This record gives sequence, C-alpha cells and structure tokens, in this order.
Amino acid sequence: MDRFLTADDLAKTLRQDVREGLTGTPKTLPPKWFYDERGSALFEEITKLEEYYPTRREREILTARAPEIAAITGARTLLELGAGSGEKTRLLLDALSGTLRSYVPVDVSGDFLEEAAAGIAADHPGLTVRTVVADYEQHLHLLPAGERRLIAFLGGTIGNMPPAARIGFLGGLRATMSDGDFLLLGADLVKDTGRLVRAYDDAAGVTAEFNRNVLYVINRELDADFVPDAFQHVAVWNDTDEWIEMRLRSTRDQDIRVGGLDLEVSFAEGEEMRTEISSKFRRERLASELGAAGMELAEFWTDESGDFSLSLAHP
Ligand code: AVJ
Repeated sequence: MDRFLTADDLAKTLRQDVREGLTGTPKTLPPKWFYDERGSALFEEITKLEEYYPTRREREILTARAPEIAAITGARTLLELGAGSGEKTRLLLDALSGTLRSYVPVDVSGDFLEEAAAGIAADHPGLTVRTVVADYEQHLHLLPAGERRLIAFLGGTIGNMPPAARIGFLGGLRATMSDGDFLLLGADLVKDTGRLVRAYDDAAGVTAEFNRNVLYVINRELDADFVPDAFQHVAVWNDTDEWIEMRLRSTRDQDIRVGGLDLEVSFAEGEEMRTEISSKFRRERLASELGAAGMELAEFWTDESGDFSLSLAHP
C-alpha cells in the first residue's frame, strides 16, 4: 500500500474544514466528511432506493459498454479514483481482462481499501493490485505511472466539486496523462427537477439521515455537541448553477460547542448550512470542460433513458 495521506493529515483537514465552514457566512461543510462507516453504509442504502437512479443507471451503461471500453483503451492499468462499489469495478476488470496487468484503487481511507483489494486479487490471479491512500485532488501527480492507463472516476462524484475545483482537478488529471491513457468519467445529467429533488430527498428519509451523519462525525471527531435531530434535511435544485444542494436547517435557535476546536457557534431558527452540491451536467458542458483541460471527448454514452452519462476522454 502506498500512503500519501496519513490519519493525521485527514484529522488536520477535518479541523480546518469544520472551522472554516462553521465560521463562514453562510455556514457550509464539505461533503467528504459524510463517509465514516455509518455514512458509507447509509450511502450504500441510498444507492438501492427507488428514487436514487444514478448508481443503477451507471451500472446499466457500464454493462452495455464495457466491451467497447476494453476495445478502445486496451488498458494495462486500471486506476480507480475513490475506489467505490466493488460491483462496477468488477464489470470493468472482467471486460479488460485481455489486456489488464494491474489494478490501482485510490481512496482517502485505507480502512476498507485493503479488504476490497484482497477480494479482487483473489478473484483475479495474475492481476497486480496496488492500493493507494491519497486525496485525488492533492496527490494526482503521485499516482503510479505506466503505459495505457485507464483512470476511472465513477459515480458522479465529480459533481461534488465546485466548478473551479472541478476545472483544476481535470487540468491536474490531464497533466498526469500521456498518449494512450484514458479517463472514464461518470457524470449525472440535468433532468426533470422533481426527479432530481426526490433522488436527494427520498421518502424513507435515508438521505436525510446521511446528511445529518456529518454532525455525528463532527461530534465524535471534534468533541462537538450537535443534536442532529435539531436539524432538518433540505434538498433544493439550483437552476442557475444546475446543481442539487443539500442543506441542514436548524429547527431552533441553538448554540453549538466544538470542544476540539475550542469554538462556539450559534444557529438561528431556520438557518441553513450547505453540506453538499451535486452538479448535473449536459454533454456540451462536459465536452468543453474536458477540452479546456486538454482532453478530447472520444465517447459519450448514456443509459436508455438518458439519465446518467459515461464519458471516455483522452489527451
Ligand atoms: C456519491 C457523490 C455521487 O452526489 O449523488 C447521494 C452522494 N448525496 N445522496 C451524489 C449523495 C446524496 C452522491 N455521490
């Protein structure tokens, strides 16, 4: 395992993020802190909800297109950013088995990377599996070099980056790529507002609990005293920026103490704190942003209903 990021680095970033986010106006928290063990389990549950189409749609595209992806890329190495759900990885690994020599899952947390990697290695004898603990916005240049790499960034996670960060990320990614490398990018598409909002505000309240989970994380990691149930889940479509915003709305006037930061913050009744943006894309915007980063969009696939997209791009 290559570690470019330690538990200490992560703890430091959390402190910075929470201090900045809670003292800013309006208050915000970055979505990367949703995913502790409970948050990851809640996200898994979200992916199975009727209302949450992205995971299902992306799997549909991958199933249909994996052979083409293999034929076009002839990848020797699969680098997966945010080494996510094993299932999509397996679809790719199976399709690429003719040319693939190594698999490199990259994630900010080493905890479940090793376990996932061991399972994959066992099922694919002859495949070299090399896990990398890194922040893919910070450590792109440290990722293993090689010929004919396929860099997969799936799930629509690129939508969580604010536009400026996304442009920087794509440019940084391009800078690490050579001729013969490809990027496989999953991105959710603009669609009917009602469906978008329901996908982020499900009837069973799983997304609401996922959203509030960031407060449990801060309570535990930074000795804070948030009462998660005193915050209401809000999901709104921002039509100007074409993204879904998740917020936590304070149901009353309340003072919060974050012991680990020696910080006190007040929330007014009705005050909203943004916890996530999830940008939705159009083909033209993806093509132009990839182009601006120095990449060419070679293929653009959607599922049958046009809900979700997979882009295949190269320098
Ligand atoms: C894992 C970032 C793709 O933005 O749709 C799901 C996270 N947030 N429900 C998304 C999420 C609320 C998800 N990503």
